[in-house]
Parts: sequence; structure tokens; C-alpha cells
Amino acid sequence: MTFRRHFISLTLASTAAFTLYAPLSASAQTVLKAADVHPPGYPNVVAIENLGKKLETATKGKYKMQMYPSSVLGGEKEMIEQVQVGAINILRTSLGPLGTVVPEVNVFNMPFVFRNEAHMRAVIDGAIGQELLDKITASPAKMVALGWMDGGSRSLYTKKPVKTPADLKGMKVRMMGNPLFVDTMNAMGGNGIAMGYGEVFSALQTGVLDGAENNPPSMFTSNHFSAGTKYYAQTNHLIIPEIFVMARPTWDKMSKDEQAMVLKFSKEAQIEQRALWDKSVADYTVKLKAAGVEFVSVDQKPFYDATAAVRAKYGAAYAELIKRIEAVK
Ligand code: GTR
Repeated sequence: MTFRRHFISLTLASTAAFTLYAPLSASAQTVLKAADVHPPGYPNVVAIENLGKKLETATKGKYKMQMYPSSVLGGEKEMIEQVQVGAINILRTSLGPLGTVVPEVNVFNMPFVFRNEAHMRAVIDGAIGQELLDKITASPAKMVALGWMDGGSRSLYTKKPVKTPADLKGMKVRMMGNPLFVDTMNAMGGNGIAMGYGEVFSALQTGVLDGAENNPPSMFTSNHFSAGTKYYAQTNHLIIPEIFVMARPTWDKMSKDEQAMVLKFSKEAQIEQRALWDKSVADYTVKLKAAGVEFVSVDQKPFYDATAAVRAKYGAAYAELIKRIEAVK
């Protein structure tokens, strides 16, 4: 063995001893990178940050969370890839783009699969919700599903008013990156265009898009309302729960006790986000109206009927599960 190799192994041995026996120092601290497309202050971001603070206190500073909000680490598609390789440790994402990685979750991504938000909540809070989290964790996607978040209902916002599927004819409407959503918009009468959330604002401004769809907090905080989409047609066509996950390598490095803490704080984050969510939907609805957005109530039935083929196509493999979802009161 050369002197250099001796030196390296001695150095490694002493570093290991230091890490094991020395009191916690800044260098022994693990910084968990958390990421979200939403800005600071958004309910989902706040709930994850609070999870991080609790974990830091409970582990006496062994773990510390650093939040990367506002898509600074990319769109959800890119962030899902990063969490799969452990470059992001905790990701909050819509279930929408996750459906391309874990196809089973597409059942929750189908148009009008939930009767209303209360139905969606009853499903995610119950046995089916836990089963789906477990499916994600057990899938080859290399992530551990920690909990659900609320994404309310997604409705259409367009530059010209829409009341019926016929009004959508010729309109290019941004959908999340998952073929299911492009099929959904095409079935609803428009032209679905898959695009990352961060690109929508300029695409609306330049006329590449005639509209998009989302919940009121996202429509406001993304500024999409100020790019000409003045009409918000309450189709409520997608009620997609959101999720937060931990990278599998990060999880595997934690002790059983630490994992139990993460799960406990995750449950609390889910509850906290829901309360913040309800308040934020109410607040941003007021803000959107004040900014001149017209909330248009529409008959959902023609949109429901128009999307039957999408539910048939994506739901075929999950008929039993869909029956169980429908049976949830
Ligand atoms: C929001 C959701 C995000 C993202 C975004 C989008 O409602 O919270 O996770 O999916 O919509 O449309 O891309």
C-alpha cells in the first residue's frame, strides 16, 4: 500500500469515527431538499416546511429541510425524475404527472371520477387512499409516498367564455403532462396541449394557448389570470389529489424511529394543508373576482358525458377499484 492510500484510509477512518461519536456538528447535518412548483406561502409549501421544522427539532438538528419553491428545480416532470434518483429528497406534486410513472394512480386522475371534493377527501382519507400510497411506495418508482394534499377542483379558464363543450371547439387548452389529460380536453371539445406549468403564462400571452385549467389558488399565484383568461367556467372536470413523496435512498438511510417521525409529521402536514387550502380557495376566489375574472357556472353534465370514453379507456384495468371508489359515501 502506498503512503497515499494509507493516508486516505486513515482519513476516512477518522472521519467515520468523528461522525459516529462526535456531538452533532454542522457537517453531520443532513439537509433535505424539498421542492414544489408553488411559491412561498402557498398551503402545500407551508405544510411541507412545517414538516421539515418538526423533523429538525425531533432529530435535534440531524435533519434540516431546505425548500426550493416556485419551480426553481424545474417542472413537476423534471422534479419527479430528480426525486427518483435522490437529487430531490421530498417532493410535493400533483398526481397528474405521476401517472406517467406509476400508472395505477391514473384512476384518481380521470375526469369526474369523484362526485365532488368531499367524495375525494373521503376516498383519500380511507382505505383506498392508503392502498394507493402503498402502491406508489411498492412500485419501481423509487419513492416513498408520505401523504396526500388537497388540490381542490380544476376548472377551465379561457380568453372567450365557455359554457358547453361546443364552445371549446378550436381552443388550445393547456393540460398537465400526461396523455390522459390531453385525451380529456379533446373529449371535452377543445385541443389539449401538454405543457409544463412554468411555460403556461407566456404561452397564454403569445397566443400559443387560448386557455388552461386549474384551481383558483393556482390560477391566481401563477398569474395566468393576467394573461387574458378572464372567464372561469366551473366545469370541475378534474378533482386530483396531490401527494408528497420522499426519495427511496433518503428513506432507506433513516432509522426506523426517524421514519416513524416522518410518517407522523406527514399525517400532520396533510391535516394542516387541508385547513390552509380551504382558506386559500376562498381568499383567491375573492382576489380573482377583484381582478376582473368572471366565474361562470356551467352545467357539468355535457362535460361528464363527453368524457365517458376517457374513463372507459383509462379505467378499464381498474374496474373493481372504481366500483369501490363509487361506493365511498
Ligand atoms: C396545480 C398543482 C400543481 C401542478 C399545477 C399544474 O394545481 O398544485 O402541483 O400540477 O397545478 O397545473 O401543473
